[in-house]
Amino acid sequence: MFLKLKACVIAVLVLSILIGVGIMTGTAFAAPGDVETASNGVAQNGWLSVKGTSLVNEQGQSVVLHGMSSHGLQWFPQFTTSNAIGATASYGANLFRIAMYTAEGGYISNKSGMLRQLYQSVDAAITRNMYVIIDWHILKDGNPQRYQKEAKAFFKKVSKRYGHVPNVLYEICNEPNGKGTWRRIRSYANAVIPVIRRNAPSSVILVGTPTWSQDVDIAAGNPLSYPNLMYSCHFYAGTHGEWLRGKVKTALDKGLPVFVSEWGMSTATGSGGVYTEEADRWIRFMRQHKLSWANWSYCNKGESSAALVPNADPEDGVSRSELTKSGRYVFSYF
Ligand code: IDC
Repeated sequence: MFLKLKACVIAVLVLSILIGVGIMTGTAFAAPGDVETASNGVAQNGWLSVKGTSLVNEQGQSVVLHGMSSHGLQWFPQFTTSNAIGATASYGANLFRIAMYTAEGGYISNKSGMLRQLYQSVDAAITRNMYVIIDWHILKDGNPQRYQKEAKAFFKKVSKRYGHVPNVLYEICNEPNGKGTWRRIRSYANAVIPVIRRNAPSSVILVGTPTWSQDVDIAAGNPLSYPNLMYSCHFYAGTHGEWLRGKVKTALDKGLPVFVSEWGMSTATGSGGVYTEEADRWIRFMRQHKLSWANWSYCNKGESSAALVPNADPEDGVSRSELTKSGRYVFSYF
């Protein structure tokens, strides 16, 4: 009896010391191997669907997803491990976006390697009770039709693997630009969506819009005819302001569901400062319209949109001191 009491007192003491050290050093209280899971994630909301312009959960209540986007999976795989993704859940994120570039050394030139990494990352997010976006990250290849054949084969594979789980959202083209007009995006979407739907009949699908996913107003003029679709609007606080919110407003007024699947605190280059005042306006706007979002990006590259400082290693949790100015701002809104 006495021994048990003694053991108990010692355990309480050790725990208080650990908590105390955690608070003093400002570390996130997530020891390596701890299972950090989203508190308002998939177990709580189940299958998502789109009702009017809103994303709703299985109970029909509106739900907002927010979290980080990875940087290019080909460059920063260490930020999409289970522990790394779990660290964002410990700050309150319920979404993670996996940016799988098509070009720039991504999927098109390394199909099996990228697929392996993608599967590991999606599985990791699932173990963390999070929603996860599989992002076909076109960028320099401005017209999504350029790799339409590859996209169809890719989405056939991934939807077959994940069509039965409620965690996964499919983003079929990150940012069309140049020749990627709405007419061409529509034609691409009409080819790719049925492929996904065969395996994932009701999963939410995100469709990119022209001009680096800004022209949601144009998409609203001639939307696609499938249920459970949302349309991407991307912004960078140092570049995009009231005029782009105007486009979103126009789209919403016309009944188009909008998802901010990528936004940054920097300029559209990914660097060039951190624009908190404009970000404040966007956050207010997104809250007002219950828009879901993913922030660019969860990596430690030396650019102002990166959430982590150079050398930060998310494998053992993310302490506040490892967050950049952008990271501190964004993580406080999860
Ligand atoms: C940027 C990265 C940068 C990289 C560049 C090219 O931050 O490190 O060198 O891509 O691959 C987007 C794109 C996103 C961009 C980001 C910032 O979706 O890939 O990342 N951005 O430029 N659209 C608007 C801005």
